[in-house]
Amino acid sequence: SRYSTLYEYHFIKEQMSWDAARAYCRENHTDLAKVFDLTDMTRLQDSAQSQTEAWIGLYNITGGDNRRWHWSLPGEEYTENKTCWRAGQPNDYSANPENCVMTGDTWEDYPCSDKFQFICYDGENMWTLICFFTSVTWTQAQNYCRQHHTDLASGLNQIYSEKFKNLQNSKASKVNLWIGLFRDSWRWSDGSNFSFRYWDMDSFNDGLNNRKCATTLLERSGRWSSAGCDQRKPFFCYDDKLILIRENKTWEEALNYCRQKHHDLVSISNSEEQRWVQERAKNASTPFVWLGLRYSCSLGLWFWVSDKLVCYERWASGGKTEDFNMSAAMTTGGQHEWVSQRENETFNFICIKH
Ligand SMILES: [Ca+2]
Repeated sequence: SRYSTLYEYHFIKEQMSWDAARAYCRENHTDLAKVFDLTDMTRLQDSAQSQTEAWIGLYNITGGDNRRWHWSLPGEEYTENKTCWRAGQPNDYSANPENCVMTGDTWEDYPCSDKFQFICYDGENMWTLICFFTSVTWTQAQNYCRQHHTDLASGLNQIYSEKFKNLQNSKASKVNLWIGLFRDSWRWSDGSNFSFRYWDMDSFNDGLNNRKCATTLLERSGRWSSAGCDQRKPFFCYDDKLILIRENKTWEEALNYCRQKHHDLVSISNSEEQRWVQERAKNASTPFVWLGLRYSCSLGLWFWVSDKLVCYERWASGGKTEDFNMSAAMTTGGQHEWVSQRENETFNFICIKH
C-alpha cells in the first residue's frame, strides 16, 4: 500500500473499554487507530482477525459548541478565512442542528436530513464537477458521490471553479446544491484532524445519547457505529513509523542517528507521504527539518538515501540549488515545501522506524 511505510494497524482481540483500549495502544503502540480515507479503511479491515465490532480512535465531545467544520474529501483542510458564508450564516436556525452546507452562490447551514440536489467531484486528474438533479439528504449525496465519483465537491478550488460557475450561470436561477462541508463534534484520539467519516446510518447516533465512542462493524463492511464507551470490545491500534528528532544535527549526523537508532532518514514518494511527514515537521523547533534527499555532484542528480527514485517532488520555487554538499530539508511552517540547504547546517530531522 502507498501508506504502509508510514503507519500500520494492529488488531487486539482482548476486550476492553474504550479508555482502557486507548491506554493499551498508547503503551504498546502509538494510539487507537485513526482512518484517513477508504484506502485506510480497507487496510484496517484487512488487519482484523475476526468479524466483530471493534473500537477505533474516534470519540465524541458533546456539550458546548464543540463542533468543527470539515470538508468531506480526505486531505482538503477547512480554513476559517477561506469561506463563503451568506451574511448571518451559519446560524443553526432550525430545531435540528444545522450541520451540513448548501450553496446557491453563498453558503448556508441546513439540517443534514433536508433534501437538496448536489454536486460531486470526479477526481484530481479529470477535474470534473457533476451535478445531480435529484433531491436527497446530505449523507445520501455523499454516499452517491463516493460510490460513483470521488466525493462531494470540497474546497474553494472545486466549488468556485469555472466549471461550477458555468454550470450555475446556465440556469435561470441559481440551483441550491449540497456541497461537501459538514460539522460534527467527533475527534480522533491522537489529535489528528482527519475528516473521513464512514457511518452506518442505521446504527449511528450523533452523540445525542451515551454512545460517545466509535466502532467499526466488521461484519457490515466495516461501516462505523457508536457505543457506550464502557462496553468491552476488541480494538485497533496503530503504529506510527515516523519519528521527529528534536535535536539539531548536520545532515550526515542526522543520517547516522536514524540508521543507528531507527531505520533511516525519511524519504517521500507521494503526496500522502508528504502530508504525513509535514504533520511531524509542524512540531519541530527549527525552521527546517532534514529529509533523506541529497544532491550528488558527480552524478548531477538528487537521490533518496533509501535508494527510491525521485518521482515525487515538492520543491519551493527557487528553493532548489544543485551544488556540492547540498541536501534537502522541509520547511517547518507555511506550505512545507522543500529547500536545499548546506549539509553543515544543523536542524531537527525525521527518522523512519523499522
Ligand atoms: Ca442556516
